Amino acid sequence: MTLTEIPTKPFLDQKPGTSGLRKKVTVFQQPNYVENFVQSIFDSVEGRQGATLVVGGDGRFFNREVVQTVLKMAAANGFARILIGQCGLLSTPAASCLIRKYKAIGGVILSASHNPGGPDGDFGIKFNVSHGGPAPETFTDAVFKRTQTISSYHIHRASDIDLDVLGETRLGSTVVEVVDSVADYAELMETLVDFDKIAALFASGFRMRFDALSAVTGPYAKAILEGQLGAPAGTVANGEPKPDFGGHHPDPNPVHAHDLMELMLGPNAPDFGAASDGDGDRNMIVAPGLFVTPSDSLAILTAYAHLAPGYAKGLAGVARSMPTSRAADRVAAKLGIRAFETPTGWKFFANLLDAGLVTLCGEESAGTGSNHIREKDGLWAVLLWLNILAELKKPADQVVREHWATYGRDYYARHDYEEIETARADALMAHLRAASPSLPDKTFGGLTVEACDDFAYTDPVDGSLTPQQGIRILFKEDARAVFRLSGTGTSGATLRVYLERFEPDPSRHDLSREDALASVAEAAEAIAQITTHTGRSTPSVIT
Ligand code: VG1
Ligand code: CO
Repeated sequence: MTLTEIPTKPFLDQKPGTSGLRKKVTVFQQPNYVENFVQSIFDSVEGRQGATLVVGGDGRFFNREVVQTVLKMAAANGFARILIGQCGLLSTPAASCLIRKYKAIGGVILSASHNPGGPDGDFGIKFNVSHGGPAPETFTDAVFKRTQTISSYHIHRASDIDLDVLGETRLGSTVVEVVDSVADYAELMETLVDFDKIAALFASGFRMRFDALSAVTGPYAKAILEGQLGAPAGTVANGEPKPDFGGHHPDPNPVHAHDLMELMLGPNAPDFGAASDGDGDRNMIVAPGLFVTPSDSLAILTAYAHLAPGYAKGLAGVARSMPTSRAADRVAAKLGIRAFETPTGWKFFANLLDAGLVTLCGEESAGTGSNHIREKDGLWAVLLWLNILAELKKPADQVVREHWATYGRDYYARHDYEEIETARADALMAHLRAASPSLPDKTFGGLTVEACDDFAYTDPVDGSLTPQQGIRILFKEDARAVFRLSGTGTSGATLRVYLERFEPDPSRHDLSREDALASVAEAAEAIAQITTHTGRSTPSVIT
């Protein structure tokens, strides 16, 4: 059947964030809500007529329904070809890989990433552009503007596409191809890391646990780790994607990946542990008896990436988000490569990667990636770690301790205060901004403030300025506290407080993170008056 146009009205109450639009499932289930947003995206994609589009999601509740809507709308909006992952599944890095490999104009990714799923959980829609990365602000601004004026949308009325069977079908004149969700991604991985070396490592008895938390990475990890690399069956835990993530909160951190933590810190720990998030772009790394902070992981990968074939020529540079610890900077300095500090969110890395200024990037929230795609990539980071371990022939915990001995240890923790009233969170940030100029040289919790600012980023490639990305407080004792509000939550505000302290003395590398950071936490509380502002005496989550 031909196109149908249905009257509709403006609906979006806020601009989509850096990772697209995230709301409760019930919000997305309102009549025409998905259609309006998707049409606003398509209206903003210049050159869509005749172009290829990639579509896929993390399998969460409502994924299948929205996939069908997106396919029918894409067909009615003039895309010539649509690649959709089997069963409607594509991890974010796999979507980025497909967009680049098949020169698509972009991709619609259905995910709320690390946010909980299920009927009462969250859903999300984001658009990635032709380089495979998140859309820049110019694009998301255009989409938001369009949502305020949209009066009709286009949809091809047809029966649902069978998402389970590989192959091509047609929606009108548009070709829809259901593709293997894993194959192209796995092929890319083989060009970057040494599969033979890792397979030999597993063959020698090396054991690991990969916890997919019932989210999208299960099929990828099973196919690559257990299939191609010969890890024993059962290496991948919670490997079936489920609409409610099997009750897991697919945020790979020591709190939410508690089963993995318990195993890795217990007497029967395997040689290596890892977990990923809802859409597969994050990674958590655990050595036997030792959680590896994402900031340390980035630094260690930077130090050893050249051991993997894809990075044998060395790295152009490394980028980290501002709240990520400075551990990677120390490695960059030693290697003589460039180091960049960007605002939170992957889109800032994309410009640096495109310009060839950096090869690796990472965030404290467990996102690590390289120039192979334009998203962070959870399983890739795990494979690179395995390649490095296979080359170094040392236990993972030893690699981490030796790294600290060489570079010093950056003790690090993040305190999240979730679902606080937006007005209270804003008041805390306003108070901090107002207090900042008077802080230098004052002492809090035994630490003396050296400098503070509200992080502003000038993109070295396009010169664009991104202001107000978080308050940084540097202490003379080589410690730092950073305050910012989350952009990915769906109820109230989330305050993130990032604490770090550098410890060069190897005899002091075995403190608990809590002890090592106690003075920084005390100073952060004294300066920001978190308890008074939020009404909470403790964070909701410490990672
Ligand atoms: C969080 C993380 C940030 C990450 C973003 C998207 O953002 O802190 O590092 O890039 O999520 O990750 P925020 O604004 O809530 O702090 V994902 O895996 O949810 O797409
Ligand atoms: Co994610």
